[in-house]
Amino acid sequence: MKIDIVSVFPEYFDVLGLSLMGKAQAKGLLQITAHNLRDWTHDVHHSVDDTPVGGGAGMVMKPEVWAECLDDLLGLQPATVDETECTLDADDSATIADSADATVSDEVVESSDAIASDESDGMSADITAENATEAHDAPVPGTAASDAPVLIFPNPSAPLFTQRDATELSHANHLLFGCGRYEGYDSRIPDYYRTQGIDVREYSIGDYVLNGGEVAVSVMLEAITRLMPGFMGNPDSIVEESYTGEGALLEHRQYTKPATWRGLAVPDVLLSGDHGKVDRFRRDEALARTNEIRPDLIAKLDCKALDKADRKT
Ligand code: 6GU
Repeated sequence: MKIDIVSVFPEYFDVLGLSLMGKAQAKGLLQITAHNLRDWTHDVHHSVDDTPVGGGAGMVMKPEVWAECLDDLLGLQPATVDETECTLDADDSATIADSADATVSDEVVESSDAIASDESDGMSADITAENATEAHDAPVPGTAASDAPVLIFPNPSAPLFTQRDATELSHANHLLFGCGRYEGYDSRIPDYYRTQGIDVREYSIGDYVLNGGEVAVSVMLEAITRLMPGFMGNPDSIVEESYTGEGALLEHRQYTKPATWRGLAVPDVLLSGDHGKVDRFRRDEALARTNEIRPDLIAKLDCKALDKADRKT
C-alpha cells in the first residue's frame, strides 16, 4: 500500500518508522511518504493559509497550494487556470519579481510550466510543454479504477472514523492524507476532487478538538494498516477484538499469571480448563461491560449477532 501524507509538519510522521509500522515498511508492505505542503508554495513566505471569507477567528488553508500538491500526488493534470488565481496583487508581483526565472507573462501556461519544473518532487517532471498546453482541460485521474487513490481529510466536523472504515480502507492500494491546521481547510478542496471522480473522505476521530489533522492521521493509519494481510505477527489477534465484525462489543477483561496478585484473584472459571464455560463467561462479560460503558453499541447490535444465552444477559 502506498501512503502519501501532506502536512506543514511532516516530521510528525517520523514515528511511523517505529514498531510494527516500521517493520511493515521494511518488508515492503507499506511505502509511506510524508510531504511538506510548503514545498508547493511559490511565494517568499511559503504561505498556506488566509483569513476566513465571511469573517471569524483564525486562518483557513487556501485551496491553490493544496491543489498544486494534490494534482501532483494524484497524477492529475493541472486544472484550468481560474481567472481569480491569475489576479496579481501587490504581494504576488513582488514575489514574482523576487524569483530569478519566473517572469510575469501573459502566457499563463508558460509561467505555470516554469513553476512546475522548479519542483523537485518527481511528478512535475512529467509536465511537458506539450501537455501543459492542454492544461486548460479538466484534470483526468491518472490511475486505473482498481488501484484508484483514496483522498482523506481529517476534519473534526466530519463523520466518525470507525472500524468499518478502517477495514474498507485496508484494501486500498493508495491512500493520500491531507492534514489541515489552523481553523481547517477551504471546503472547496475536497469538493473539487470529488468533481474529478476521486474517492474523497473526510473523517473525525472523536468528539474533541485537536490542533491539526496529524495525530488523527496517525490514528487512522494505525487502525487501517494493522488490518492488512501480513502486517500482524499473529493475525488471530485482530479477530477477537472490540469493534470487530457486525456484533461489535467491547472486549472481556484480560488476565495473565499469577492467579492471585496483591490479593486480587483471577476469576475461577478462567482456571477451570473448560473452554465452553470460559467462552460463555467472556461473552457474558463483554455484553455486560458494553451495556454499561457503551449502551449505544448495544442499541446498534444486530439481533442475529445474539444467541439465546446472550438474551438472558
Ligand atoms: Cl480529524 N481533526 C482535528 N483537528 N480535530 C479532531 C479530529 C480531526 N477528530 C477529532 N478531533
